[in-house]
Amino acid sequence: MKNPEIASIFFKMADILEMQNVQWKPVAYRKAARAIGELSEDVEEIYKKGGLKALKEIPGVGINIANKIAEFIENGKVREYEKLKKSIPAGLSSLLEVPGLGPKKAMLLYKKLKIKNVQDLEKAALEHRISKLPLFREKTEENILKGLDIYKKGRERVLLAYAMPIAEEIKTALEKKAERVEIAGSLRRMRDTVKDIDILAVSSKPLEVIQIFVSLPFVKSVIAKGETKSSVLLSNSMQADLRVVPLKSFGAAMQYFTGSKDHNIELRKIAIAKGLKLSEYGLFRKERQVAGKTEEEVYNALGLSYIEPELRENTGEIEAALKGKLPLLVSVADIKGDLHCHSAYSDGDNTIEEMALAAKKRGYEYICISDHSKSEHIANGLSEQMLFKKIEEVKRVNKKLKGIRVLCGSEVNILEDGSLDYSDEILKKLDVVVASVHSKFRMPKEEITARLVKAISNPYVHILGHPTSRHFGKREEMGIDMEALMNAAKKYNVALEINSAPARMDLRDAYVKKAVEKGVKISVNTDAHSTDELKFMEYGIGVARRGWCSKNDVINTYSLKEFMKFLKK
Ligand code: DGT
Ligand code: CA
Ligand code: ZN
Repeated sequence: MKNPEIASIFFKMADILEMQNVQWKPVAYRKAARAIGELSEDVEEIYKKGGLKALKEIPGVGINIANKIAEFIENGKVREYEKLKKSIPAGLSSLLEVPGLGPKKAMLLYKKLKIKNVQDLEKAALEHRISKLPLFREKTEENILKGLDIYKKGRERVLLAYAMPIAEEIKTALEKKAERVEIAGSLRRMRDTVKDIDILAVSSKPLEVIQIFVSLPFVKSVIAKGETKSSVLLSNSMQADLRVVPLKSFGAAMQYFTGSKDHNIELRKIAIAKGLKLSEYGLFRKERQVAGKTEEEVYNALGLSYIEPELRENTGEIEAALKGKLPLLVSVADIKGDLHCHSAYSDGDNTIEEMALAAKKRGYEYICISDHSKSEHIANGLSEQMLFKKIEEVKRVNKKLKGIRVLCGSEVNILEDGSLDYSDEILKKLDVVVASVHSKFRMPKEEITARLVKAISNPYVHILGHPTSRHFGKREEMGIDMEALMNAAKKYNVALEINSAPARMDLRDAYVKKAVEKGVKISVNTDAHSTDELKFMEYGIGVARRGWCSKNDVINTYSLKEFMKFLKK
């Protein structure tokens, strides 16, 4: 699968062009890069089957970019990218990945202070050399240091949605030889970010499975290769670990390598108290194995009911399992609709009808198209006039399509004072209103909380979109008084969103758990900007499950009829 590599090249080309003050091209390259990065089909397959013509069908890909994709598939490189790289000092483009540092400032820092990479930048900021430059202030220096923190954190861990497809590809490759292959570690627990990829396989011929693993096309180097385990470095710089175990230990090994570490430590204590010994090889009484072939067996032998991987964080799941009081977790199959999606009316790639058909294909009963509101200029927010046009379009699509109901919504900006971007007269005409913050993220805690509470007290608001506005690698979450916000959400019967966009995953798991405890409703949405992105639901559901959500806690598990009742609150 060459998609991630190609996307990364286009992102880098955009960065370099932007540093050189080239207009338009950076936007075009980024758009194509995003589309390719999110594509579920392999671009190489697309090209082999349909040539340049098929590549041009990808959103944002014109003939120029299609040629470059073809070039990469044929020759393994893009000449123009190689040329661009030589046109700036090595490392300089990495500066652009530091939040808050634009191309102009980066170029200036290079010219005045010879800052060529992230290390130089950190050193200069710590030595206060940046604030002494004309045009730079102390505040800029502070912001650069904050940006560096976020940059570094973003590098240590990888987004779940980025790592999962790679893990699945490894799994599929190994399944050709092994009897069974499963993804373990934090990926199986659906953590929003992961450090590495942990894979477990069952085989009586471990060496053959390991040979396939180390020979995968996207393995850059082999870190270790033993009789039953191996570690490799992938071309995207992630590490992947494989362990091959015999069938009789598979459950115990799955349990052990799924973690979390804290969960495992607690389990081992329970085993010891029962005179047993728990390891990745099995559960033993003296030398005799009493459990280990399946995970259920291990949990049951310890006196616990089976614990779903997403709950294994030692945050109360073991006590609940001892009492048989674990929740029955919501699953993707329970979802009846997506309530936050964008169409070409604002900044999405697809028409309302295309989005509706894609939702129907997923087995949904309804989909809400919630395009941006008028002040969201960069995302082509809708004027009132356009919104009226959209309402008519939704009516037309509903008349035409059977088996899916399109709801007309909006993702309405929450303005600085907590008021909304459309008047109540307008909001009244919409089926679903998602209210979100898209600007002025940094405010004192009381002010931001008051702003959100005011927004959700509006009787026409149904959902608070991406409540904390965090964005991995870009922005920390807003400092909110969660207790107060959740009390208000409960009082006004507004659902808090779990936004499944890979870099958001917002609300996060710990807050979701708190919301569920308080009886606050949750809505798991994808914020899809294309039909393809509806697939992100899987990751949002992962967060919901990590937050102990049952089906009833999530409003978009309701049937259309029940959901319409909720809307009339
Ligand atoms: P990550 O990789 O940081 O996203 O999170 P994990 O949970 O995947 O951590 P990782 O890859 O270091 O280890 C995979 C699993 O192996 C972990 O979830 C539990 C188990 N494990 C690793 N080290 C230890 C340990 O020292 N003690 C115990 N009991 N289990 C461990
Ligand atoms: Ca791991
Ligand atoms: Zn938004």
